[in-house]
Amino acid sequence: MGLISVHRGRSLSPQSEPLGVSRRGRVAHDSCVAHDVRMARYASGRVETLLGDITRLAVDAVVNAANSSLLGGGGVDGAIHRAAGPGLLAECRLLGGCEAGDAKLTRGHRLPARFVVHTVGPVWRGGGEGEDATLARCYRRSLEVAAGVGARSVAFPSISTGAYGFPMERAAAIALREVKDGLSRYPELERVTLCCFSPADLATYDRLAASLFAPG
Ligand code: AR6
Repeated sequence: MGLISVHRGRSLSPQSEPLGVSRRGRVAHDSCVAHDVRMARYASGRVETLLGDITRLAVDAVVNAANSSLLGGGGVDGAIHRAAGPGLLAECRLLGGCEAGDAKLTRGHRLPARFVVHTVGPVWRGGGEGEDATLARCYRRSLEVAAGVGARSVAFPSISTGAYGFPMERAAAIALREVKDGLSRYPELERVTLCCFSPADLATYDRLAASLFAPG
């Protein structure tokens, strides 16, 4: 039960954590506000699942689950805009929106993260309108955009599983598959964090990750 310090530009916790071990800890952020977190590591530490607020993570790039206007909204999008401040919206206005499945980059402004990758997930319409493929493209394009600016640590929320209604387990399976694929495509990527916002979501990610990344 150690104290895990998060500081700008540093990794979330020691690299030496054993594979797939869950534990509880406390994260002290730059703001000096501490809160409980749970995390687990997979794939030799290159994949991390976490319960927490993505706006607090001191990673190179956080991914935003935005809408096609890129001009803010509710959920994680609203939280990212609130935490980043008005400079983020000003920069987003220059981007000309974003199609579902694509991703665009801004700076992190007042976030601890250096960059924000804004992606637009599919609205769930029952699964027959290419939602799986669009969601997979969100993860693929986000990793591509992040790798393009040299990001070594990237954190994702569970794209489309809030307001857009994508079933959580189905979305988590797609997210983990694409992250696994991205790790081999981008060897310089040191850590991908899957940031969950509820214990139930975290349990789903952990169950799927434990089977996908099980040591051979
Ligand atoms: N940190 C991490 N995850 C979060 C946070 C947070 N601070 N806040 C919410 N989540 P949603 P979507 C989780 O609705 O489904 C917006 O209005 C949340 O529990 O944010 O892709 C946009 O502008 C859920 O698991 O995004 C779009 O209009 C996940 O983030 C629309 O919602 C995604 O939920 C996008 O809908």
